[in-house]
Amino acid sequence: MLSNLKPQAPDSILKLIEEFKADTRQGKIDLGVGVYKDPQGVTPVMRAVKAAEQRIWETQTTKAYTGLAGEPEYRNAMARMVLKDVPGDRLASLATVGGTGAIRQALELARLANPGATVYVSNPTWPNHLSIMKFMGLPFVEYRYFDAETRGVDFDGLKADIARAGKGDIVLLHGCCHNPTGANLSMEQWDEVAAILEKSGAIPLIDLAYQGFGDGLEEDAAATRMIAQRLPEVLIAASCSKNFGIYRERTGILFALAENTAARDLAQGSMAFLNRQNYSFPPDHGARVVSTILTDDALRADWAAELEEVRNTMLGLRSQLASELRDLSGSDRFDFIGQHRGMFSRLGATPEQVAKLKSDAAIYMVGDSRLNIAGLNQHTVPVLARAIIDAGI
Ligand code: PLP
Ligand code: TYF
Repeated sequence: MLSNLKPQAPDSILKLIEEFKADTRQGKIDLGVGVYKDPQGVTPVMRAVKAAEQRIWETQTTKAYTGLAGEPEYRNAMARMVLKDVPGDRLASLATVGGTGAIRQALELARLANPGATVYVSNPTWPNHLSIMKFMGLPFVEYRYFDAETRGVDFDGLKADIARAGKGDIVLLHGCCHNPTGANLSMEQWDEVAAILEKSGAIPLIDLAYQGFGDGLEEDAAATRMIAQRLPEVLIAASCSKNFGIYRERTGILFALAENTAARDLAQGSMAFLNRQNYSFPPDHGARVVSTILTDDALRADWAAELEEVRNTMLGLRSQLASELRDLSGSDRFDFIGQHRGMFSRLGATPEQVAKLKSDAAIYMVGDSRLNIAGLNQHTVPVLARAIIDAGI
């Protein structure tokens, strides 16, 4: 039986990790996988996470199963963090295996509710979105997103394309810090998106994997909150991997906003059912760390302060890189790097130029020229800037 299996295409981002490890050159620079690294190149355990883990170790008396949908403390704390004003009578929630698990369960839920749904995804998007939909056999179409000329959003293209989504179709949107481009919608543009969805009855699925990495914890959730207030049905898949730095704990959440309480109860039941079909109970440790932090004023303040340091470090690197490139190129054509938000920017280089950065300068980025800003530090920014110019980008 097993010999019938076919080789699976590797994830292009995860493949890069292995290639980087195998490179023996001194001074190699990893701008691949989206993991935050401090200026020393370390992905730290956040202070509040350590403190919460200690508290859990000291006080936890059982590791018996949680609920199928996860612990209410976690789901309520996350609802407040993401939505702020929580419409409790309309909100169903499900603890999931990371943000990826939340996306998977959101798509499963959509398919259960509307087997004919087509999913609209941005072009480009996080490769895992496409891979999961292909695996599930879900029909999907891409909407225009990235303007290769300006390295901003092709908003006219986006509007025209998402307007084709019909009632009950799903429009997958990145709530902030678009992966892989770093180009984002303004609040005015989000308003227009909401109006299009209001008119068509298509349902937004918001992937919120970087709250706190762009313009701030509240600012990064503003679009999601506005959509949640305006539209009758909304799905939100949030990840705690980045903003709590608990990648390997696999902590995420799916929210489903329903039109009324009866539909909310149906959604809640189906969501718990989906967890049971896949892995029964969701993992608890990361979720408990998150709820411990979010429900304690001192821990929350310390966590928010450290997250702010992380965000500002990335912003500093963005402006340093944009300014080095302005000097070296004698033009403003790289200014978009300072305007992008989140961990990533898409340079808009050709695959050959990306390959040249790897072969000539030992600089690793994803083949579509996505670079992880957090892979840089003050000293490597000038090295990258020089290499970008040398590669003819
Ligand atoms: N969505 C996007 C756009 C991402 O970049 C990521 C990656 O980390 C995720 C979702 C899910 O992350 P995780 O499953 O690690 O929580
Ligand atoms: O885009 C990234 O780099 C992160 C990490 O299958 C990641 O989102 C990459 C690929 C993957 C899971 C996580």
